[in-house]
Amino acid sequence: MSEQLVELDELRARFAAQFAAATSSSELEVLEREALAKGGALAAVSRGLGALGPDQRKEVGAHLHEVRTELTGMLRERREDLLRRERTARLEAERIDLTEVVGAPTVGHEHLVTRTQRELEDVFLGMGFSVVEGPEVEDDWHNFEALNFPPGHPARSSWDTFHVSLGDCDDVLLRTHTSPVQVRTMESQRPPIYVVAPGQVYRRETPDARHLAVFHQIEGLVVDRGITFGDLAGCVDTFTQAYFGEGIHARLRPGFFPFTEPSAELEVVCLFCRGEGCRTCSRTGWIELGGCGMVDPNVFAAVGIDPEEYTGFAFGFGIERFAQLRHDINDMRVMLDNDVRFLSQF
Ligand code: 2NL
Repeated sequence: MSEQLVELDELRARFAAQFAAATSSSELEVLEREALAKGGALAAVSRGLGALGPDQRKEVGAHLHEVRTELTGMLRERREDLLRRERTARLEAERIDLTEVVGAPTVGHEHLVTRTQRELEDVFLGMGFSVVEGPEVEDDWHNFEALNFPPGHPARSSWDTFHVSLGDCDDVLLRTHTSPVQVRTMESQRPPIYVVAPGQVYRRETPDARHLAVFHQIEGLVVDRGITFGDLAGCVDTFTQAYFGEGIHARLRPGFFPFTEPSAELEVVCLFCRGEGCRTCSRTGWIELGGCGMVDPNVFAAVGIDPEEYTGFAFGFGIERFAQLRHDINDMRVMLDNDVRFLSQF
């Protein structure tokens, strides 16, 4: 076999291998120039044809054509293959994933204190009470005077109360309890009265684990003929069992409030030890929830209700305290922080 035929076979084998090994269309383009272009390997063989005799030239020429055709075909196939891959890779890289899951939109929910307030309202609604609301900015008369606080009472001082500065008018304040709502109710409607007044109240306190300057209360008021201290005791025991569960009883201990006489502190059996005595209840077996008592006749006189005809009882609870007990929260300040790590737990 002639030297040129051997060379052509070698060229064919070499380029076939290189085309197959090319990893990009641009690499393939370089190889194409090396193999098939004017200054390429096959062109060099072609240039040598003139130096051969007629028979050999014909034989080598035919083989050259064959090799060129073969390599051209391989090149086309390989180019198509590489371009297809490159296109796929580019599309993949540029892809915008329209199917991406962004998660369901999150919807907020009521604050723990608001929810606790609604739950307490529900219990009282179930017991036949109505819910009443009133202003958070009050006058001295509705917040103190009508409730039998004597003029020099310490609660009325600027140490305990936020007073609103309005120039000449110096008796406006942020309510320190929701009792003024009940005073307004007694002013505007005749007995029988069975109401609870929930809402935000304000005291000049330095916040700590068990006190806030802004907190929530729910107070209750019953005014009717023949209401006794026994009705009060039955009402608060019914309430505590309805809210905390059967067997969680209330007890009353003597106490003092200017607006009730007699007055009592209201306690429930410790929810954690059921009366055995533990750390939460300071080993007493009881937890203080609020206060209560029979409405003082002076309060009735202030709102024009005849204390000879009507008697009544009232009670007051701190709403944060209920949330704290039910959810075992040791520092009340978290209720005002608005930290979602706290809020989203409820
Ligand atoms: C407590 C104690 C109490 C009342 C609130 C009241 C309202 C009127 C008349 C008489 Cl209009 N009393 N409210 C009575 C006793 C106690 O709250 O420790 N609250 C957190």
